[in-house]
Amino acid sequence: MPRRKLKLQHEVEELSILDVDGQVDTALEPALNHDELLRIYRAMVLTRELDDRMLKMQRQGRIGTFAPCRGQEATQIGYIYPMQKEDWVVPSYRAPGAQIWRGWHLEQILLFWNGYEEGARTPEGVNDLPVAIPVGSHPILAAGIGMGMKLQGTKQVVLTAFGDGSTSEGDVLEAFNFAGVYQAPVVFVCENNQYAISLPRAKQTRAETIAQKALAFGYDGIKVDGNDVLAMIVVTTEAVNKARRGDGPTLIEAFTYRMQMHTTADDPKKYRSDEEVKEWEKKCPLLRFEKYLINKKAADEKLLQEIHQDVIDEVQAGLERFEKCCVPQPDKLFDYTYAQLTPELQAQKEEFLAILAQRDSRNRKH
Ligand SMILES: Cc1ncc(C[n+]2csc(CCOP(=O)(O)OP(=O)(O)O)c2C)c(N)n1
Repeated sequence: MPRRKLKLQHEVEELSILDVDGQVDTALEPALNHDELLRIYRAMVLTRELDDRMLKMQRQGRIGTFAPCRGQEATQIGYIYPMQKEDWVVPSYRAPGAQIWRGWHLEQILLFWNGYEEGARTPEGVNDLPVAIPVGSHPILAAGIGMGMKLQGTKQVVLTAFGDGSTSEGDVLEAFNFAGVYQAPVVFVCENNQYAISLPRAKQTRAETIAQKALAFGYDGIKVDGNDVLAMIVVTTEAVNKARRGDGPTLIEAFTYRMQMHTTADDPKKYRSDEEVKEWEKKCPLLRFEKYLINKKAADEKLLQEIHQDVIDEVQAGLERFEKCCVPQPDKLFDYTYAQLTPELQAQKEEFLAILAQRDSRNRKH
């Protein structure tokens, strides 16, 4: 048998619509009216404001460790925008804006990062899974949900988001494969923020893009400017429509940058330069969208200011609700793994409650 070259049919597309100066490629611009554009803008501002407030609260000891998402607002609002209410989302832990868009309550995000189960309970009428912290453990759930949708012929779509580091996990590759084999209606969004904690993307994979990994599984991958909300909306809308038509999955690589630390527990100065961060500040997804809105006369400075103030008030109200329901209940840790506690756990719970009671009575005496 001769040695010969097999010609592969696929290519990887790359898309960007809105540049850093807010200039738009009108041939590619999605047809969104002013109200829709402002709704998208508000959601991005809300994501940013919540992130900033949470960072301050964490530094004040008012919430636990969390994973900031500054810089990734266009990615998450862009991929969530085309999803319908009846669709399913299997979220990343770095996308509170997408969760709030879907109907999660702001205070739930804070409860989650403070260790409360209430923060992981999907609100009534929302078809989402809670956030998964084990890296790369959730795309396989999305593949399974998509396979179920396919078998039941429901015309729903499932979208899952995860980081670039997650694509090195075996489970994620299994998810890519099963979704392809079943032609399941799954949209995979890799939020390539270029770091997995301190590990840069170049050390994560030798592949030139993350998007091209889809080709090995027999479907399309596309690389998108993840700081360009319009490009994110266009690409995700195409992937969602394709999935709904029954034409199978897509892998979207959103090329973006994590502007803050991985979580509030690490110091990014130890593994990347200030110059690199400064370069990405110029590509801020919010600034470029503001310029676009003004150029397009969808908003003026005054309206943008009003939206900001409105968002500050909404976040403040959410924080106040959170602080009201944030009453420590340490014994709850026994309540959510088993429907019925094993005898050993029941004994441990009783012992733990007795220790708490002793501590309380000691504190009362002092
Ligand atoms: C299974 C597992 N291994 C390791 C960790 C520790 N860990 C938390 S986040 C992270 C990096 C994830 O990077 P990436 O997938 O790129 O997502 P990002 O955090 O950048 O959004 C690691 C290794 C974990 N949570 N779960």
